[in-house]
Amino acid sequence: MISYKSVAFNLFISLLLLSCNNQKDTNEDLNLKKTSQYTEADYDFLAIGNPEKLSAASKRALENNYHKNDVWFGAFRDHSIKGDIGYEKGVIRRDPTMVIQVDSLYYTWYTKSTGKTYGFGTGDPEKKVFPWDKSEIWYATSTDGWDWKEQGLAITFGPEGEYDDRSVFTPEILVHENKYYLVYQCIQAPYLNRSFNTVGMSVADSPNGPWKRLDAPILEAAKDGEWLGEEDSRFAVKKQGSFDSQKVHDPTLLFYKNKFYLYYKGERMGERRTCGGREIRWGVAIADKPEGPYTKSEYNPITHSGHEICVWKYKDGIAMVSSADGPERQTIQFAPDGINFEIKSYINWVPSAMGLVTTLDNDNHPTEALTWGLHHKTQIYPGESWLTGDNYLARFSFSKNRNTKAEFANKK
Ligand code: AAL
Repeated sequence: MISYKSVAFNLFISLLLLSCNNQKDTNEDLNLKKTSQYTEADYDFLAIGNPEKLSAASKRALENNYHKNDVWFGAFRDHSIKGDIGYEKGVIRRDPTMVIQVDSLYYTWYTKSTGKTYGFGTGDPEKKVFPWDKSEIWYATSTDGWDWKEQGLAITFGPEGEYDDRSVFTPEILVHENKYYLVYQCIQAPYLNRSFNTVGMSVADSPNGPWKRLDAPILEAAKDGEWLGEEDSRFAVKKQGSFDSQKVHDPTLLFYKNKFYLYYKGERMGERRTCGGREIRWGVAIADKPEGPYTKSEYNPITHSGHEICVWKYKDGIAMVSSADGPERQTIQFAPDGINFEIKSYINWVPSAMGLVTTLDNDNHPTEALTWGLHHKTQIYPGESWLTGDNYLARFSFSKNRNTKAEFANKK
């Protein structure tokens, strides 16, 4: 006897199988659609013999366009420079700006300080806590980009009690309509683990100054986390808050799409260790005028990796190099709209705090803007750490081919 129950059960199973088959068909259709956008040439370039049987790596190679991104790959190299801004014992010179050219002279600005670094918690608020603490912004010029002459001070600390009274450092330069804009990090005393920092700006009519400092910062940390307890630890939090809840670092200003794009690195209250490194993300804030007001993009964070900002205009978009931290460290990326970055290539080593030379024809090639520039290095003394070492400037180049060591050995 066939019971109503078993009929209902069989019907249920049949419907289930039918819907699974439909599901299967739909997935296959989707796969077909996806793969049909690729040509025989694509498969051939990637040595994919059977497009019906794609391994995960082959699917990724097709989806990520590895076969079309070849032009974004290459390798950085490091070169010593001559003159005043290379290694000097007891002197910190670091975080150089982009290299601009005015009347056939190259210019760069950088963080400069002297004096021993002690770290936090000494009990003496006057003691330097980081190599970039108690620092000012100096500048140097060169006729050939190799031999540099230090010209002197550009920006010093603000008046006591102001946002920039303790340290001004990590500058970046923008030249726009014959005016010079320096943006940089600022610290107000006292410098504690839990200090929030700001971005300041000074403006001049000539690269040699005089520089006029704005009365207020142009960018501030979100400050929307919550500290845990009273101890001065930046890792003890009840809540972390936004990607830039504690720090807004490495400001880099580009004139793009008729607006001013201020790219920056955010650091979070209660920063975590992730992906074998630090929790670092980038954001962008946009303004109609160079002095602001700047509005942080709703799409922030725009990266989940990187360290010091290195961005340049390429065609209608923005390209960037992601350096030390995060899952996408050591990659070159491109965003057609300056916001939505995709990985284009992977690199073995990225120089620290790159300042790109701005006189190159960026659109000539995806990595043309990386042809040369300045970066910083660290001299660590025996038995000590990077904290008490000296920083100095050097030059980098980018070779479109990773295997050209011999070619470079013959140069500088
Ligand atoms: C750099 C930059 C910022 C940080 C410190 C000095 O590499 O990311 O400038 O504050 O380290």
